[in-house]
Amino acid sequence: LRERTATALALFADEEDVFRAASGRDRILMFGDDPREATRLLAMLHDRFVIDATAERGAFMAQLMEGPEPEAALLDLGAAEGSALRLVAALRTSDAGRHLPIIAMGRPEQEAALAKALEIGATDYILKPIDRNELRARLATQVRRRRYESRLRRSLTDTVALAVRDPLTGLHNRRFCEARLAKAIDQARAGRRHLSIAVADIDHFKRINDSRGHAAGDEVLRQFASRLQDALRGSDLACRIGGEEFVVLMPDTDGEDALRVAERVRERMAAAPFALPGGDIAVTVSAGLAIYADGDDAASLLSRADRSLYEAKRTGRNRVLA
Ligand code: GH3
Ligand code: MG
Ligand code: MG
Ligand code: MG
Repeated sequence: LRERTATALALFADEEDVFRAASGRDRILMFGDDPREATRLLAMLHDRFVIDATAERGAFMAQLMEGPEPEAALLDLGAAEGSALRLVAALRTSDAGRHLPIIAMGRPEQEAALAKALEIGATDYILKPIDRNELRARLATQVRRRRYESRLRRSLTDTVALAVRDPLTGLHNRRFCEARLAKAIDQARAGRRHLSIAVADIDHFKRINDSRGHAAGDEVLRQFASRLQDALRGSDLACRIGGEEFVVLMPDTDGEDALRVAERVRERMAAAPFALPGGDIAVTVSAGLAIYADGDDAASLLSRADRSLYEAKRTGRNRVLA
């Protein structure tokens, strides 16, 4: 049965592929208190893997942090089962070990400890005496699964990063702004902390499009976004929520500081014209501020800022009103 299992696993894992794919040998970490077992495993795997073996949990964790990222961990339950189990737990709660394949090894009578190892985060287990083919097949399966998962994680991370950005300016988009605003309001409410927001809108932007063309308008938006970012603090969050409309979230910021920040943004835009291929162009911005108060939700806060923005536009533009 064991032979057939190994064959089936090898087929499923395409063992040869994994064992041949990489140039050079990949790294495996091994934990166990039996040096003879470690020597046997080394002989089974050394053509394909470099193995760092230790009987110390501390040394194991140190090895995990140093050198190239290991492909897998082999944990021999050995005589001190508790120690191996604690190592599984330590790996699963550490950043470096969270996604590492862990294969536990034990004798048939250690079934309970092996089950426990799986329960707390081991990926697979293998019974002693270790069969070379079975070990290589199980290892190949786990190495392959981990590679697939990290590719998936990376592309998911990229997708999420794109989904929350505005492609033209690189600022966060409306969707992200709404999510962050809701969260910021919860935090302000729960922690009795300040929160201010600004809604900013470029003045007479339509004229720029009309006189210089849409591409020039786009370039103004990019330069506007860049000046905006430069004028803000690290804790502020700038979003482009529409055509030439922006929201700035300012957590832990009272009305006075928010006004200072928004004024700085307004001044940076007006201070020097924007350089465009067809000649420089003056750009100004108007903004409305709103300061979080008890009972506010996102809609009430945004609508107060919008009203102030409307007043800023009505009373002459190039100004910030609260
Ligand atoms: P106000 O001072 O009252 O804000 O005047 P405005 O001209 O800025 O306001 P209005 O809302 O009338 O015009 C905004 C224009 O922005 C209209 C639209 O064609 C343009 N627009 C929206 N999105 C984009 C974009 O992504 N690129 C470019 N180039 N123009 C855009
Ligand atoms: Mg407008
Ligand atoms: Mg405008
Ligand atoms: Mg507008």
